[in-house]
Amino acid sequence: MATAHPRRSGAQVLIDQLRIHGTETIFGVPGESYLAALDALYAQRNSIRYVICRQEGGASYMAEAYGKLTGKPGICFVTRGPGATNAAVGMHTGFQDSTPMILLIGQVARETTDREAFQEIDYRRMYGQMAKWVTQIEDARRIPELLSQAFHTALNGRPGPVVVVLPEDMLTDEVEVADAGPYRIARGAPAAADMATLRELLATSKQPLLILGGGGWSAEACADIRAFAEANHLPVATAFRNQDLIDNRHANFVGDLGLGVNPPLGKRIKESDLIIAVGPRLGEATTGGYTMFDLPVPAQKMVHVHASAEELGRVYQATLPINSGMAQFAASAKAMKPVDASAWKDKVAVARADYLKNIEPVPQPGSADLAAIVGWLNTRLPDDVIVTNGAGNYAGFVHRFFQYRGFRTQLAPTNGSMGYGVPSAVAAKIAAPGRMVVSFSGDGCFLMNGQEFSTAVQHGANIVFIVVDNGMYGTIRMHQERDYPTRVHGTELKNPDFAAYARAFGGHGETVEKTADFAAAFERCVAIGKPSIIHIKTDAEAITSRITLSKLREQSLAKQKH
Ligand SMILES: Cc1ncc(C[n+]2csc(CCOP(=O)(O)OP(=O)(O)O)c2C)c(N)n1
Ligand SMILES: [Mg+2]
Repeated sequence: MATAHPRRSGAQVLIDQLRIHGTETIFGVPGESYLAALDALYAQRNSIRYVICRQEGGASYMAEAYGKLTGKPGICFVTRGPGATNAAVGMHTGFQDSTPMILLIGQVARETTDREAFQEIDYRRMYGQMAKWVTQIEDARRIPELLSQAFHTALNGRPGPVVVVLPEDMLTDEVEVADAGPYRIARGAPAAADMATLRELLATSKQPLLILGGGGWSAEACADIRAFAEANHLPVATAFRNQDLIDNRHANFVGDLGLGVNPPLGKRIKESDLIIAVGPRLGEATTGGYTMFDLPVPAQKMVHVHASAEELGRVYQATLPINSGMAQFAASAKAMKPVDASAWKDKVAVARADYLKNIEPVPQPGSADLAAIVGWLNTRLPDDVIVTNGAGNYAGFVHRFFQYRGFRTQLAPTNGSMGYGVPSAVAAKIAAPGRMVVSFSGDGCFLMNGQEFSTAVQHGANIVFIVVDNGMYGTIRMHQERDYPTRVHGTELKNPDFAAYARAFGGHGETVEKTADFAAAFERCVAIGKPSIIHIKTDAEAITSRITLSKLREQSLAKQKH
């Protein structure tokens, strides 16, 4: 029997589907290509919040951070051509970080397709490698079906970004169509035989190590995997910028893998005889540039758990590949009868001691010492704080000296994408207004999306933004001094007064030139009830927390002589 459905515009059907799938927030920059959808959003303004941003790069980063934080697809709505191209950076980040997100793009009218109409791009080609899936909806009656597919694709297996392209005239078509139901995610679980093999591998190991990483985690899954680590006395490391999958203050946490890994931890990974990698892709940054494990067959025995079958055996041939969701694997691992850990039990405390030694702030050159400042924040910040950053050498200080408190206290791009620190903080504060959000950016990083400070002001997102100003694109200067010592070119920066910038936008600004002044400046920012910027002027010499710029140059020159 045919059921009658109310007549709705394509735009109304679209927004109704978003609501059905649980969308509460959309990040975007408007465009005339999706006016009908904006109008449908107007009608739903009490149930879906539309966060207006200043640049689509900021909006797509916000959607990515929202997806990472909540586990629900972050939604970004942009216009065709210029809007769609600006949004690319968040999509690349979401892809590499396995973050569920959906990019909605207003498109030229169907009748003008393929004439290179105003701002026309074929997004199937443009986003081919940057998205899990790209669809263009040609018939408004198919919106429920294709939106449902978009949500399932963003979340199923290895989560990631999806693009949905919406021709302008399709959005105004009037149709009668049934709604979809809310998405339902199916995840694989480890087979009993896999868990038995895992237990056998662990029982015969002398030096196992657990690595946590990737997307698709939940607080409960983190608690279960922690219980597994505790019961079997496993040392736990985290993949690059997945440092919040276990509370860094936990006795079994032995450090994070990434650029600038603590040398004893790097050594320990190479020396271990069983790696249990739960969730990470084992990408370049996590594996020390593919040096920790032999390719394609690691010298260590390896158990690789991933939600996507396609990731298993893609780079490394694991001894035991397990295709499972994180929660499903963690629950089974927790339920596994613990093995006799006497062979390695005592080594955990040694590895932990190496980690603790590494996070003791090392005095840095210059009057404002970033290691000491992060060390102070480590004692000051509450347990539910969210700490964000982009890319740059300043981030290495945060990752080394700050102890992330547990699931989703960190938002950082594993693709090393600059400009993430500001928009991700805005998304975090909007998604979790009750939590403190502290954002780190370099002087380079900040101005890649510093315009979104204005979005923070507009939406009352009271975040403390810390700008670490060393007057340069420090990371690139470091590489320059390493490979082409003394030939400094294209890496110096002349910076604005970032505290004045904050005030000009309606926020609060502080300038810190001495370590001792930081604490009071930070407390003023927290108390003032406005988004604020702390402009810290650091010494260029403090290029990393492990070596000064002159020492690095000296070493490189000495190497060239040989
Ligand atoms: C979007 C983007 N552009 C360029 C790069 C290359 N890159 C990596 S780090 C970096 C410099 C970062 O400078 P800054 O934010 O000042 O941090 P610093 O290294 O000085 O602490 C650059 C240019 C990148 N990773 N991402
Ligand atoms: Mg810099």
